Amino acid sequence: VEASIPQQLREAWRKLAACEFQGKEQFQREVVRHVETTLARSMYNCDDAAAYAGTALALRDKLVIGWNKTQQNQTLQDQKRVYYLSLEFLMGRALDNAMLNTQVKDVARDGIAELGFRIEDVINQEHDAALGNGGLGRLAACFLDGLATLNYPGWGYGLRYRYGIFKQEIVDGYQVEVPDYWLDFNPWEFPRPDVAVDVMFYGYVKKDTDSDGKTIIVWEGGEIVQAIAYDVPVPGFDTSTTNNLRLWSSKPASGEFDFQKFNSGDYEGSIRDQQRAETISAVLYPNDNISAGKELRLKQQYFWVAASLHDIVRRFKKTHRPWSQFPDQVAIQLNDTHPTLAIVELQRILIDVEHIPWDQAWEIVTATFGYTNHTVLPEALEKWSVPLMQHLLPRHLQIIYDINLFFLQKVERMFPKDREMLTRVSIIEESQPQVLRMAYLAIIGSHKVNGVAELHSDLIKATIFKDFVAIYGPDKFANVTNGITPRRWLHQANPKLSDLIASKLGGYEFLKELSQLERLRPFIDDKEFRREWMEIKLSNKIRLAKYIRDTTGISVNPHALFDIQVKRIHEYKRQQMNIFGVIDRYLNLKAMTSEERKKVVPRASIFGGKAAPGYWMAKTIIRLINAVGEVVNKDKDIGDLLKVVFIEDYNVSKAELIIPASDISEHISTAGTEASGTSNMKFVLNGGLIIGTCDGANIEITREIGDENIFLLGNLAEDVEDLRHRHRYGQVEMDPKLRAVCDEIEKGTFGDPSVYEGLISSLTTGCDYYLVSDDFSSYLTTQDLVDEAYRDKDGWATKCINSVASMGFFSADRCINEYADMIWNVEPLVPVK
Ligand code: HBZ
Repeated sequence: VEASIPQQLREAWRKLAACEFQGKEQFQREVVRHVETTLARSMYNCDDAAAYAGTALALRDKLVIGWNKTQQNQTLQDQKRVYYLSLEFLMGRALDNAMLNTQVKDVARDGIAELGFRIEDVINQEHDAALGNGGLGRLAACFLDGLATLNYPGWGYGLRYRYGIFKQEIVDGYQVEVPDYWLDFNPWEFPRPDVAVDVMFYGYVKKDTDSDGKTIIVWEGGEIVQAIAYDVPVPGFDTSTTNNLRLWSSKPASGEFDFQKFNSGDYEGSIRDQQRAETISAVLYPNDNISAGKELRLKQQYFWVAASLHDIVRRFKKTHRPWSQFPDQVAIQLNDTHPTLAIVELQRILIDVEHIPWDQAWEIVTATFGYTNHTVLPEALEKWSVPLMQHLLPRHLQIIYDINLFFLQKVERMFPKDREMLTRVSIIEESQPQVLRMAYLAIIGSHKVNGVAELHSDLIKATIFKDFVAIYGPDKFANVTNGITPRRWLHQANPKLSDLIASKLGGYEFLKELSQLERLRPFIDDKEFRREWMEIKLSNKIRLAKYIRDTTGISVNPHALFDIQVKRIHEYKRQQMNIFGVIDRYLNLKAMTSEERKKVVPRASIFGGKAAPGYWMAKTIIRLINAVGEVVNKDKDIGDLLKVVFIEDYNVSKAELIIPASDISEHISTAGTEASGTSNMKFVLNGGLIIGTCDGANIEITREIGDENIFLLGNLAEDVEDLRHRHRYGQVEMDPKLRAVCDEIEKGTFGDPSVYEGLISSLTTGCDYYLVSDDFSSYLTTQDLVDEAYRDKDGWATKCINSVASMGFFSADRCINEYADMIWNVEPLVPVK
């Protein structure tokens, strides 16, 4: 590479090479330069937004230098890389993270202050990058941070949606969705118009002969859409490694925009064609754990997968290695089944384009892919209609049939007498119309399948993928318990706590080696340390209380117990159980004498989360929470003893504000339904305790922190099937306290009861699928234990500090290392200076 450029030129470039700002003054110079030249503003019209833009652009220049070096180094080193394919990357804000990861925040704070701005105000100007729904998308973002921090050559591939997850407004207690157009000013992306890939849809398949007279298969005649790359730098913490997130945007392929129409005056017709192409990457589907099965969604999936694979294959081909070495150079991780077509696409490239024999190609494919499952909920498992696939991707459907045929032949040889086995494991489900079971295709086309917490990984082996364990053996199935990045979820969200910890541990090493938190334990009896710890919690609660007052007008006492449940609204997550519990508490308070009330621990019940726009039950739950708040918050008898708050538009940046302020957070899914959960980890890492069910990662959190530090409740996963059976046969009486709560709702205490009919009937005629009634009394008694424990301030602090000291396991860095060892077989690179 070096030799291709003459010495003189090389020296000229080196001399002129861009360099990062060092120190405050140079930082300020860069900010002012950007404000004055890039934005064409001056000190007279530089508002917070312009200060943000200037700061972001200065930071971005700095990032780009490390980013370029990292990419050159990765090319030069030519080691195996990992590609994380995810339809969602819920990145949140970038500026604060970039400052912290490159360790220039102090410089920036001082520098920007001297220019007349507060760094917090500047940071708050940024729009969240909200290209995701919930846990799955945020996990992808945490993994990118871990990959970069650990110096792995790892890229993300996703879609550049013009509209991210909708903004939620609450109007008269109801959720209203507002589009999230986030690209007005986005300094963190770099368009790469030179990185363009043509992607074809529809068309037909025919047999042909090549110049040697061999039969080949040709797929042609379809509609072509162009994918344009937009790159986003992903800086690691305390390393020069800056990885790449490549997002694809769709536009009409150059020949496709109909100039004929345009020239003949049919402007609208030609614009329509353009818009049709652009529609593909226009909007994120706002469902979490529900698969809608829409054609546009399948188009998104193939568009993104085809562009990404083309890019990966092109990079591999530049190294002139034989194809057999592809899996030694490339690992591709499928974040759920959304990118499963990548398996088919790679097989298609190898057999149709590269003319590699089927078996050899299939060996390459399966050695390349790993598949992560994130759910067992039946409604979330993707199934694509065969006629739709036939129409949209005819060649891919043929290849899927062949994959299925060879697979079923193998199964038949293994289980010759078991005809039903073939029906059960076939990729094609014999329904009307036939559908493709994408999870099965993902398993068959990958060398490893993993769940995201121990219970979940055990459950998929015992239930939805049981037959595949019999076929492939248990070693194909693994567990990698989820983790979170301590950089964003401790250092950035809770700087005061991070600083306090650093002061005791002698530096910030724990942010890279989270198990170091163990070393906090000797300080547990240090009075001053405990005081500072609890003071930080209080200041975080004051910060949130202020936000709540400013945005909702509700005043919550910062000394109340903050009880928080923030996550997507879903029946399985059981926000309804929480609000029913709040109603029960309210009824109890109303029935008390004023003497009795004096002994009550004041509580603020805080909710947040979006409902999928078409999910009526979830929307009804939001309505009920707001209605309960209306009644309780203005009830003079109650005052500070109970407040109910719904925080609008929960997202990553709000999470950073909310999570550090919790005393207790709720993770109360029906056992066996929440694959892992990751906010549970964030809350505990920030010194909050958990009330939760024995589900997902709650179980491992309990194991790490000790069962004296967590409030567990409810039935176990192993009992769920039986309980549901009893509900179906009418053998269960509703819990009496739940009955009283329902009566109160039906009486109209929280407004027109007809609004809540569906919610109530889900518990009765709906057979209470999520077992609210079965867990309700356990939930209430456990909440009483929470109150009891909170009265003992010292005991509470001990629990919190001990828990934080035990959270090392839940770092995303641990996950990434596990994936790298067990699934990807990739090594970190030595970062360049
Ligand atoms: O993935 C979540 C799980 O519910 C949660 O338990 C886990 O911690 C997290 C990370 O592993 N799953 C999702 O967030 N799923 C989705 O958002 C989703 C989005 C579109 C779909 C299906 C699922 O079509």
